[in-house]
Amino acid sequence: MPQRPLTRQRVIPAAQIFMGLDFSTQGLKATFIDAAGQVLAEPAISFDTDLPEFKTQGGVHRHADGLTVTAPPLMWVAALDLLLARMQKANLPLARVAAISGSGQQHGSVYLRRGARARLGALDSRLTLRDQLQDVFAFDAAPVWMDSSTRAQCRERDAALGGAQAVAKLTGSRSYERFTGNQIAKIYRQHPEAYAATGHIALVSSFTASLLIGTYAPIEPGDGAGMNLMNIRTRRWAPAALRCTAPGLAKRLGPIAPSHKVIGRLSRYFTDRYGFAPRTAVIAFSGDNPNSLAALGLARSGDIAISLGTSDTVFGALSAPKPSAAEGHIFGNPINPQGYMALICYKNGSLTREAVRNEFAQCSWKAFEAALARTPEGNGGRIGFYFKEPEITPTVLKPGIYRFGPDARPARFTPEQNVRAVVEGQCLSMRLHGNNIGLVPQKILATGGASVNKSLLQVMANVFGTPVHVSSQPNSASLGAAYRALHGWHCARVRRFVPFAKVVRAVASFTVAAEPNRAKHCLYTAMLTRYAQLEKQVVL
Ligand code: XUL
Repeated sequence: MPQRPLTRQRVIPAAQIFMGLDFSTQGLKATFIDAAGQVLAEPAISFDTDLPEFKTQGGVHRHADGLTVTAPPLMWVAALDLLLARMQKANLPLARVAAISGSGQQHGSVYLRRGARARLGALDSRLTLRDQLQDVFAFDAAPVWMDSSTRAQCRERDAALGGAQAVAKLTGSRSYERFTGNQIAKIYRQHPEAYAATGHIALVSSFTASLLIGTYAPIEPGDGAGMNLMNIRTRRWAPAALRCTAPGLAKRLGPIAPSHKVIGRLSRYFTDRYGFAPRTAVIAFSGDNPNSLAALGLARSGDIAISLGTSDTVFGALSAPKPSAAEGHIFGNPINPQGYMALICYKNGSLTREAVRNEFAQCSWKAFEAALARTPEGNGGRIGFYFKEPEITPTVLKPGIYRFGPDARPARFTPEQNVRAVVEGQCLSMRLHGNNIGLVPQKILATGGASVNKSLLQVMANVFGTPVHVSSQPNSASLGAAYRALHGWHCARVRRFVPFAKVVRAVASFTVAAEPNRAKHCLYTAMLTRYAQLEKQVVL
């Protein structure tokens, strides 16, 4: 991603403004809004190109075992200074920011040495964050959501807590490799001395919030649910889940705070160095998916979002969740303290579509769309599974590509058939697994980079049999964080919880991008049974 200028910057009003930060896998974005929810500016940086010294690819380091994926936490520290310096240079009126909230890629964990809290609270605004914080980490590599290296720890958790369904019932998800509790268990087993030296464990979201408030920030229930450690109903740490992970964990994790809470005021480092106002409120940071749910204002069951990004996710709000060991996750809902959200996550999202495009469509999205247009819906009965990465849904640890002909036997595909097969396979999988956890859409809101691809959205509309809407606002996680900053600030001002929709009225507007075709929808419904059978074969 080339360095982006401050995009869509409008005339900034004299009144208070709100900022959302999104520490995604690939970069750091910010969204500024006014009190009416209007987007004012969206500056962004990319880790690979703006901080090349960290030598990441797509914001991560993939290790030689093919399973371990980490990112350097110091890169997130450096990114914050870099983006804020650019904002200052672009004359964004940082002094008018009344509140900040944020978003982080989910599940990633940061291990801070004893004494790091004092360092956070005594930062010198004449020096960079990076220079002052480079030695606060007990590990200079943070495991991230793409990591699949904790299968053994997942088995141990399941055994300790009474099986996969019991873990799902307690924490909202069965034990997943990328979930933070399993990553902590692995670190404790493999590096007991470094674990002993760790005074605090944060998620990407709570770590980056800690930088802003100059002390350890609490974890929030939307993101905290992605750890296999939190009781999904009480939104407190589940003692049995902590016990089977590592000793002394509760004190290293600290408290869980509601999503709308003011967790602190911006530390002097930022007010002195960048000119923010001294009492700027910081609202609890959450994960990228819960923040996207906030951006889309998803309140009713039946409104489902599909985010097509580095990870593809399918999610929606739910009032009565049924956590399942088979698939999917239940998280806390960041805009409704009593509510829940359900989510299905795929590791093979944009990068896999891109790999298929590069191999079979001359590295061009135009050629990819043309190939889709030239092939019939249903691909003449051909079905393909493209796991360029180990997959989360369904669990596949070894990458591989599987192609089946109409007779369900392994087959060769033409380049065009490969293009159609990757798109149809991904949409069928989303319908199959989403339905299994109660995500049955009446309407789909598509977001993320690939939601500009009209032919892909048409396949989605036909597979699900529902209209697909898109927003003109692509940065849903940072927008959701900005909305939550406004919401949390308002709740603090009136000293009570106010429903999100009463505060944030200007949720992004959507237009219909694809309408379903009934006959084609029937064809895909028939195909779904075969897809489910073939999926069982490739997972085994
Ligand atoms: C969700 C997940 C991914 C990351 C991507 O469970 O693992 O969507 O949040 O940043």
